[in-house]
Amino acid sequence: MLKLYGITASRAFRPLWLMHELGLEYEQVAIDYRGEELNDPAYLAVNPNGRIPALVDGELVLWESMAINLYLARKYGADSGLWPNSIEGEALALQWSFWVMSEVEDPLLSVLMHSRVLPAEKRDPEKVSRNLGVLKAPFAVLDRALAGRDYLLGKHFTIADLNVAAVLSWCKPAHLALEDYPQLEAWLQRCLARPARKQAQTA
Ligand SMILES: N[C@@H](CCC(=O)N[C@@H](CS)C(=O)NCC(=O)O)C(=O)O
Repeated sequence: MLKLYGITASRAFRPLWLMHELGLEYEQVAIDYRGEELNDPAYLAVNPNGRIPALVDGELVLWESMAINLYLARKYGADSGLWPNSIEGEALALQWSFWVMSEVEDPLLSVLMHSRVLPAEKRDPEKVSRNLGVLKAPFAVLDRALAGRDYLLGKHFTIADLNVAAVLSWCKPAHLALEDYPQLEAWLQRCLARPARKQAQTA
């Protein structure tokens, strides 16, 4: 059986959402990123970076949330339509997955941490305003990409949507207003309304 390391309220949510989409059986080892278990030699043998998530599937040990999701979708997702059925579609799924990690994840996490998560005395409002500015360009790119289509690759929800929406799900706890990006906002709501997303967060 698949074994996923990481608590749900972490980047482990990304593969958890996908495994629910695919109806896969898995065992979750709920390691907390704030705890000592990350530095346990037994866990470092799984992920030498000492971070979550990590996946074990048979002989394969894999870390990095996007790599895990691209692997799971490719291996188990063809029949579900989550994995694109053309090389061009695969390339676009890779593009959007790399894009969200390099253009969006870091500034969005900074907004979330410095506006909601860190204790008041550790918050830096300058980081919030600077990173809200940084996010304008990628959010406009995503909004334009969604013009005239329901999902990033066209009519159907794919791993590209899941990977991007899982990162953008931080917009809600960050209380980030998206009304300037109406297509992005509607698409994000569509993606997050999926039963598998809810199941992953309540399992
Ligand atoms: N790029 C990695 C980042 C993993 C990561 O930073 N995970 C956090 C939890 S969401 C963590 O383990 N933090 C513990 C630490 O940095 O010490 C991925 O996407 O899997």
